[in-house]
Amino acid sequence: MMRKYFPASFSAVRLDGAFWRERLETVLSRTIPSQYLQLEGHGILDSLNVHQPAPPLRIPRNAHGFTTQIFWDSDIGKWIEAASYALHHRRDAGIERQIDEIVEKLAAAQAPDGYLNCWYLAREPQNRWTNLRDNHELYNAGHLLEGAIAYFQATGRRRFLGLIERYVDHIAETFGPGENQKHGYPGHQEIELALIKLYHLTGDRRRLDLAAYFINERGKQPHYFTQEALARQESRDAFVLRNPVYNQSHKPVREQDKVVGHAVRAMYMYTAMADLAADLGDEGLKRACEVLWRGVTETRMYVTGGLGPSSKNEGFTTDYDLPNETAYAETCAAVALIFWAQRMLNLDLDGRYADALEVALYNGALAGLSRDGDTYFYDNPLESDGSHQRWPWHPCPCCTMNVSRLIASVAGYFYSTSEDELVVHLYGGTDATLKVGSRTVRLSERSDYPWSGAIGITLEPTEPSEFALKLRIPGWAKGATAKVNGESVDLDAGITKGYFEIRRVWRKGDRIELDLPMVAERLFAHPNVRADVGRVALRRGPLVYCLEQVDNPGGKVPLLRLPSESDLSAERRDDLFSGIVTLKAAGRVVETDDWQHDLYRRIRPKTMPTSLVFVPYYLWNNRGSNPMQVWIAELG
Ligand code: FUB
Ligand code: ZN
Repeated sequence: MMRKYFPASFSAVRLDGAFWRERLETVLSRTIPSQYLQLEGHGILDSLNVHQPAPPLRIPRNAHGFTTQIFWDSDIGKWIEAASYALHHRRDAGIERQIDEIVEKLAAAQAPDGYLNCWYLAREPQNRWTNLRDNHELYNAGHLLEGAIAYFQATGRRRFLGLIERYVDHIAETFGPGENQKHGYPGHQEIELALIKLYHLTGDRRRLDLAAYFINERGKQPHYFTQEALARQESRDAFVLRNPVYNQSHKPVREQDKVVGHAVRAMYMYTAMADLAADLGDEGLKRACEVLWRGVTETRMYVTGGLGPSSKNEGFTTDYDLPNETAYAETCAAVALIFWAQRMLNLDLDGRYADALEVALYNGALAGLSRDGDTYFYDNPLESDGSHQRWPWHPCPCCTMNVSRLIASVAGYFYSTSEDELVVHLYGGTDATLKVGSRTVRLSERSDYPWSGAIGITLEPTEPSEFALKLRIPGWAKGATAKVNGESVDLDAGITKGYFEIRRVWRKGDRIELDLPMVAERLFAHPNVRADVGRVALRRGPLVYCLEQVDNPGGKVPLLRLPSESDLSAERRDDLFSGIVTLKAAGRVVETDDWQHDLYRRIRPKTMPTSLVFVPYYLWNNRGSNPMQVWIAELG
């Protein structure tokens, strides 16, 4: 086993800081209940009644004969998962009853051999496991499994987990190297990481082996999806995107060196690969993950942590192709990047992973949910003419429950421990009770992060004990300082790969003060990013900022310019969103009046002074339709 660090469960960490408390309360009190109503209202819960005649499709088949209704089981699994995380924060008999009713319906639907996919059971029972490439059977199973694990962890009730484990047994009988088994793997990765979670929960090694089987089989020749298509008497080319790159089955995974295809599938797969590398001590998988990680973060990631510029494949295109207005950057992909980054971080403690995790969390993922908690973005452009709006539901609601399950469990990304190390990845105001080897350590962290980088940490080991405390010093934090029990420490001397280590005998009441200067700063994109040439983005701490029309009456957003010599200042605004930090700068606005009928002319446009106000990107489109830009044209 290569795994050194284990993330502390979110249930061991109480969020007290204002930022996350507000998001969490919103998800608990608004998002999760409203999602249930949406699942009910859109017929998704009714799809569990597989013994009744199947009603007409709610989501008509598209030109390729595909309907997103085929993965409704996954929406139910994801809602149960999010709701179960919520139960940890606050038990709620009503939600538990709703989940138990769903579980009873699933139990009634389950076939005697354990098979449990409501679409197939209701509509085409004869076709089970005949189209892994398109029809999401294993993906659905993975999400049901994650939901069942979370519900068991929240309530201790085993019924749901038991019936899904029976389904997993059935899957393990169906797939594998045996002569009478199918040598397939999912068209949409997901079950792999769910099986690894099940292994971590139960210690049942067969679950890890099945996850490894799916990962190792992927991309082998003869290609399973082609064989399967031929068996269905379809042309091998009838595939929507005609290319196994779409679902990362173009090569065996250890040979893959470019992040390609559908972004969410890719991220879920790399998450599982990193976990398998850690649990099996598989150097080949680790190396592949490292190469893929560098590729995506160095050439294919938006400044917000968004992934996948194209709607055509919901995924990746070419290096540096990062258009702003048409960015797809699916919320699910940012959430899934967070999953992968967390696995990488526990495989190899390196601040690069935590930096990307934090960027995706505070920007690309969080933007997916409205401030009110019941409308969503699927795609997250970095520029809008005002027509891009959050919606209350979607024919493909995958992002809704991805963002709610992330927020409801966000405390699980703050800490990791090993035998004698306690690692702090994120800040934000928490009270945690953590196991460091055999020691129990209470840690309380107080801060107004992400608005301020002034952080106070108090440790309370049950008895004095030696271990290393490793504090993440984010890549953006230049000039960070720290004190231990009032004495300054030399931070620069103790930082390794983005973490500052303090090893000593810790005693009750020991206190660390950390100051991560949060300076508003300009970011420039690699010159190969055509979309950002001559433009600049603003960041302060982990937050990326944007211009929204509502804050900038001085001119239309696309006509605003940021002079290179303008100072940037941060301003606390208690009147906005119950307290945020905005950025301000002296700007210019381009005049258009004197152009009259000219489309082109020899004279450079005139500009006039104006002031610019930037708000955090994750908050955009919470004040009605609003033109917005992250990358703003620079003057001078
Ligand atoms: O196919 C299931 C989910 O729906 C994917 O992860 C998303 O990209 C959306 O297509
Ligand atoms: Zn999605």
